[in-house]
Amino acid sequence: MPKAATRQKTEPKAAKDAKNGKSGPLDDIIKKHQSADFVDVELAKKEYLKRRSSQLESIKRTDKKLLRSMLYQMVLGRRFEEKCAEVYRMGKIGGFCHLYIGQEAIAVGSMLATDEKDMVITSYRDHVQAMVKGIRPEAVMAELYGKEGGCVKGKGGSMHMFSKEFEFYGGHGIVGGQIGVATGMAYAAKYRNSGQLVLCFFGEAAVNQGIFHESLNMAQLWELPCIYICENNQYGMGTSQDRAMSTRNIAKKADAFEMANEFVDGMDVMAVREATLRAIDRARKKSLPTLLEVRAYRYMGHSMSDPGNYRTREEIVKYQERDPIVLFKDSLKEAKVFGDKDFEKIEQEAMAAVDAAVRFAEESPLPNESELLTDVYA
Ligand SMILES: Cc1ncc(C[n+]2csc(CCOP(=O)(O)OP(=O)(O)O)c2C)c(N)n1
Ligand SMILES: [Mg+2]
Repeated sequence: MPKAATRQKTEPKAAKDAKNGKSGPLDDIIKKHQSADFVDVELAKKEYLKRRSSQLESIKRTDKKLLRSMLYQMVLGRRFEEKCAEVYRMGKIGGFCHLYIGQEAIAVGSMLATDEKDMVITSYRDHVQAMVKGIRPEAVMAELYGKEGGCVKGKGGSMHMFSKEFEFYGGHGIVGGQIGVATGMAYAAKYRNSGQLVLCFFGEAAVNQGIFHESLNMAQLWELPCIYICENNQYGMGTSQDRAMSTRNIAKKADAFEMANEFVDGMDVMAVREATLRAIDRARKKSLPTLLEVRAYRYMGHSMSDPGNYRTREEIVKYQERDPIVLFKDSLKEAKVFGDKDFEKIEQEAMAAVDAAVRFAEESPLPNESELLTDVYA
């Protein structure tokens, strides 16, 4: 696994100011929120065990083929992103590159509960969602390389994966921008009576944007089939949620619009699946939206260029105690659905897919100069 972005915490501003004899109301607030570390190892382990027994229950209710796809997609996502970090450091990928390591259960648990025809839209942290939606790893890696074989012909890069064929509508760089677009997509689906619903992913920092509140209001008022999935990885760049939001409870924000909402453990792929199934039912049968707050943790830096000096290595390790892939494998083994040999095979398949993706990206040509202005609108 690549090294997660972290450094020892630097001296907090409030402490520095206090030494210099400076202290004001803002410093007190900063001081109150300066610890981003809210996980206790023993508690995390207990939570892990509790989850394991409820995972076992839902595993028993789920088709074996689907369980295999879920594990495969999670492992593929993890190995793919590790490879991205490796080739990025070799200079093969330019520009921004935001990795999804640690959050795989969110994309996999929710998206594999929907139908192929349903629409998905997300932020710039989009490689894994793109692959789960059906875009081949080759086309995602070539896009990262800026090559012609990429899913957007090499013109979008890491943050702008897109495929109309697979109903995947990006990859958006403006924090919260996709929430408004998703609401419009759900409106269109209802207007056309297409039977589609929309899964809209965004980070917890996007919840502080006006567009989140405007969109949820409209979606509930107009009864739109949209599932808003807040991927709470607890940081917006280098700022912990505690320092940027007056309340930790994001799911409950939907109460302001009388919208259905749920808090979900994002390290538990089966819990994500079940909560999404409830939201899907609501969307299909009653054309009603849902807000899901799915809590996970971002193991890597915000992007590949993040030195991570706002959190400690210990904090990351605590969350890795409940790694979503390890937890899922343990439960699958205990439920006697799969064993070590199956896991090995899945690992091999995922690694082969990642190697093929890199080979394809390396060999794919750069876009032709004559293509510079085609499909470019702004
Ligand atoms: C409107 C806007 N403001 C600021 C930024 C700069 N920015 C990029 S990512 C980011 C943090 C977003 O964090 P979050 O929504 O929690 O998503 P995560 O990166 O954790 O997945 C910010 C502030 C931006 N891209 N767009
Ligand atoms: Mg975040």
